[in-house]
Amino acid sequence: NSGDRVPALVIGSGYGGAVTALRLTQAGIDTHVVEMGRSWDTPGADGKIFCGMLNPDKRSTWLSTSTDQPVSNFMGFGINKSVDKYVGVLDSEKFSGIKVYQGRGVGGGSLANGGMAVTPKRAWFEEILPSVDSNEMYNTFFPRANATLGVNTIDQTWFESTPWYQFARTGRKTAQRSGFATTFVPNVYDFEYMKKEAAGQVTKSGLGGEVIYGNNAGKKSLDKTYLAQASATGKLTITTLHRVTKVAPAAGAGYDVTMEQIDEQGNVVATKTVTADKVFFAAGSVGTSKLLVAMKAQGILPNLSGEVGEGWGNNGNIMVGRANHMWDATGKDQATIPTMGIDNWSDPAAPIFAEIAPLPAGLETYVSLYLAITKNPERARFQFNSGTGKVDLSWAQSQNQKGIDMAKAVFDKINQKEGTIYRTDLFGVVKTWGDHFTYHPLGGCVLNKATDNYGRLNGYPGLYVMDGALVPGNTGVNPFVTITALAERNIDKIIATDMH
Ligand code: FAE
Repeated sequence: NSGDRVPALVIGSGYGGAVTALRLTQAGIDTHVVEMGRSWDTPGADGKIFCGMLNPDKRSTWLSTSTDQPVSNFMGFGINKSVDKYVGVLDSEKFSGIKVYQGRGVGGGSLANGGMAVTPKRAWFEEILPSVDSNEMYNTFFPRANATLGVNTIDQTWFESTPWYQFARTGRKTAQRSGFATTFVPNVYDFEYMKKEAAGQVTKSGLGGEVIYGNNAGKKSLDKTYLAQASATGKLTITTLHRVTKVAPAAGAGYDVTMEQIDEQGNVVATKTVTADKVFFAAGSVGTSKLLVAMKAQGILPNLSGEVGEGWGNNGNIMVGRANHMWDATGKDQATIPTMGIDNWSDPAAPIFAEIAPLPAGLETYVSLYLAITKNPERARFQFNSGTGKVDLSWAQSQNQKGIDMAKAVFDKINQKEGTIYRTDLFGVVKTWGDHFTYHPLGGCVLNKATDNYGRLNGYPGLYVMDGALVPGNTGVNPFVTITALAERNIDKIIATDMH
């Protein structure tokens, strides 16, 4: 309520926010999380909480009248659908040179993501975050993150035989025939549940075309792990459908946090201000960076570092599809949960880590789809636009060229060996490379640059950054394990030294 005073306020309930909430509440601190999305705990008229990918409705999409699927086209047809404007789970936030997909709701990206839980390569982690003690990370905080997230691996015997992963086996075979290494990838989707889905014993989710608009079962999203544990302490309050718009020093001590309450169609119905002793920014790379850049530019937090807004990257994301021969089918039945990757990261000529992605269309497509994380060194910045009052992101689509070249080196080789070609009909009417969007926004408030070495914002005691904004642009693998473990490390230090 307006006028309240709270000890700790967390903006956002994704990975950074959920870790912060759990560790603060366990330390006995009353913690208030403010989340602009809804809580995904109540079924709709069809008895389901989330809608599937092949029959999306308003629950799919954040405040838009149309879905905006990453694979937007198929054989010359656009496949997006009209939906009612609603606070749906997947947002595609549009900047001039890139679209950034993000999850919305209690659990943030964990609601919409593919669950791939990958610990980054140690040498690369040490290169991007040299100020972080990597022994501590790899001995304590990565294991802690993986355990609390509920990471598991697929039963490899089952993988080899199930029709649901024929697409991954075909992706593996074609990669290996060209000399590329492949690897199994851990996930937070419960693979034992998936086996029961395949056996017809439980309701299908990962085998039922559900993932980017939410999973009705199987996936251990943050609301089932970190946030459920935090809630069990009795010290957690989550306020949904409230969007933080301003954080300003309060008279006396602490910070005034202004937020807009929205209804399920996104209309602002109230504006409130509460005062917090400590404020944790966990609105994601984009959300946190936008807030801080605006606060600095508007003179509300003028002493923030000039590094705020800098160092943003798309984790090198490039998507592409190949057309296999008819004797290399990918299967009409496909799990939505990826579990296999091509690991070519250590090859300086083509450094990529590519997820072999499903394309669960319900029919045989012969397509091998990949989400490549390339070692693209390009970065961009967030800047306040005084004309529009909004924050722009400087990323230009041409900055993807280095990433495309790296991915192309790998997939050209596979195509050459196999005698196959790219699909040009998946990302537009004729467009080979899915380079106009990212799933993996990182940076904008980089650790030990825009903040101190633990996420404290310089110049403002009691303000912290806890999310993907801390990670400098590219972590070489799917990012949520990195974000979670870094948040575990930082909150550990902050609780020990700042919270008394
Ligand atoms: P995030 O999870 O985005 O949480 C931020 C939260 O803050 C959200 O709930 C927002 O609604 C909320 N918020 C934002 N602004 C405000 C505001 N002003 N006031 C109140 N609340 C606000 O941030 N990563 C992997 O590692 N493996 C995968 O398999 C994978 N697949 C993906 C698939 C898709 C379709 C997408 C979209 C992402 C995927 N990712 C994957 C990326 C991953 O979900 C992402 O890196 C993390 O969710 C980022 O965590 P943060 O805590 O930074």
